[in-house]
Formats: sequence, C-alpha cells, structure tokens
Amino acid sequence: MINSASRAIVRPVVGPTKAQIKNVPSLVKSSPTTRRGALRLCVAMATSPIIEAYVKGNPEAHERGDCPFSHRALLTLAEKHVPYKEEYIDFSNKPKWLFDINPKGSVPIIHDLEEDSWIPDSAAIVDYLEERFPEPPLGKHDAPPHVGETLFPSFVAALKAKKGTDEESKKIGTLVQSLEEINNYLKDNKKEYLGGARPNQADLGLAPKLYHVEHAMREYKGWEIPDELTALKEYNQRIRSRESWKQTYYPPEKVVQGWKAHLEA
Ligand SMILES: N[C@@H](CCC(=O)N[C@@H](CS)C(=O)NCC(=O)O)C(=O)O
Repeated sequence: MINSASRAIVRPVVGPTKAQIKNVPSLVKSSPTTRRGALRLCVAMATSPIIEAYVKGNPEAHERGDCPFSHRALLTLAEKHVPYKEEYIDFSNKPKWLFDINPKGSVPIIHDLEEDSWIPDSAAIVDYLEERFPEPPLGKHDAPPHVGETLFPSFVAALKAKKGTDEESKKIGTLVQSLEEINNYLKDNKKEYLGGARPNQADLGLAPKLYHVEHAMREYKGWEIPDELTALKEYNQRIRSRESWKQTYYPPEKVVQGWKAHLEA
C-alpha cells in the first residue's frame, strides 16, 4: 500500500541561478514598461505563470504561511488577475539564495519570469506590479487614504504587553484608537473600501493586518474587536468575501501559530 506521505510531491524551491543573482540590481531596475503592449496581450491570453511569488509557507505540504506582507503581494496579483505561481519558503530552513536576493532574508519576493526581474519587499513589489500590470489600477503602496497606518505597531505592542498589567490596558487602548480611525473613515465617507467602490492598495495593505489583529488578539488576549465598530466589521466581511481573498486565504490557525513563535522569543 502506498501511504499518502510517499505519494506527496515535494516541490523544490527553485530560486534564481548564480548568473541571475549577479544581475539582480540591474534586473530590478529594468523598466517594467518595456514591451508593455505585447505583455498586456500576454496577460490576457496566458495560462502559464508570468510571476513567481515566494512567500512564507511550507514547501513540502505546499501550504501558505501567515505573513501579512506576502498576503498583500498575493492579493495584488489576484486582484490584477496576473497568472502567478506561489513558492513557499520554509522559515526554519531558508535557502541561501534568498539572502543573495534580499540580505534581510524577508519575504515576499517576486520573480517576473518574462522580464527576469527579482523584486523583494512588499511595497516595491506592489509598485512594480502597478506599472507592469496597470489594469485594474490599484495605486502604489502609499495610495491614499492614509488611515490605519498606526494599526500594526499598536497591535504588536498590545499583543506583546504583559497580561493583566496597566501597560497592557494602555496598549489595547491605543490599538482601539487605531481601529476607530479606520471605522470612522469608512463610516463618515460611506465607502465600501478605503479605495472607494473598489479596493486599492490602501485596502490590500490593511486587510491582511486586520486579519492578524482579530485572530492573534482573540487567541492570546481573549480580546475581540469592539462590536460598536460596525463599519470596520462590515468592511472585514466585505473584503474577505472577494475572490482575491479566497484565492490567497490561509486559516486563522496559521496566524495563531505564527505569533506563538514571536511571543515565546
Ligand atoms: N518590509 C518588508 C517586511 C516583510 C517581513 O517582515 N516579512 C517577514 C514575514 S511576515 C519576514 O520575512 N521576516 C523574516 C524572518 O522572520 O525571518 C516587506 O514589506 O516585504
């Protein structure tokens, strides 16, 4: 009898060749607008991937990990309907080439297979994708409105504060203020998304972070996003019902598991 483990296909994380790594700086700088017309046609017709997206995950199980920055890059690819392939980086055994491309050793990184460009960092990635695949326009990484920008640091501070202390209550108070800012913007402007009737980069950057806030704070602090923040809660539901979210989804357990390592460190 063949057991499921022996049937599993282990997909190697390929990474760049030595020659490609040598060329990374020039490749990254290469203009994404070259051959744009032809490439647009390619996007429409292509069935094979144009972009490889290297994100946190389990390469053997071919499972996505819990990174909000990777999530933003994947959401951008999905919203733009770019044919892409995901590759997973095992954080307990990062490949050497990752540091050659990005000395910080962080993900996401994308590889444009047609331009042979390697781009690390979610902000640089979404800016690149915006130029390379202009439709639908999502704006650059710093697209307005600039709300919710304090969310992630205030979330991390609240999560890491010692349980039951005044410091914890203070940090949770600051987190609530960040959430209120987003809620009030959505309510006052009667917008479906921060970007208006459709999401833009402000949404694609924020939504993965809100997902972490919800699930990590529930698990580690027994804390829920206040019910009175109705516009924010509806926003979470709205963005999570999009095809792009479903296509790039990872379960709450991954968020919980990912933060465990940080909290124990
Ligand atoms: N500024 C980077 C930050 C990315 C980042 O911090 N990614 C985390 C995973 S969510 C990472 O790779 N950290 C390196 C590590 O934990 O070893 C970006 O926006 O891409």
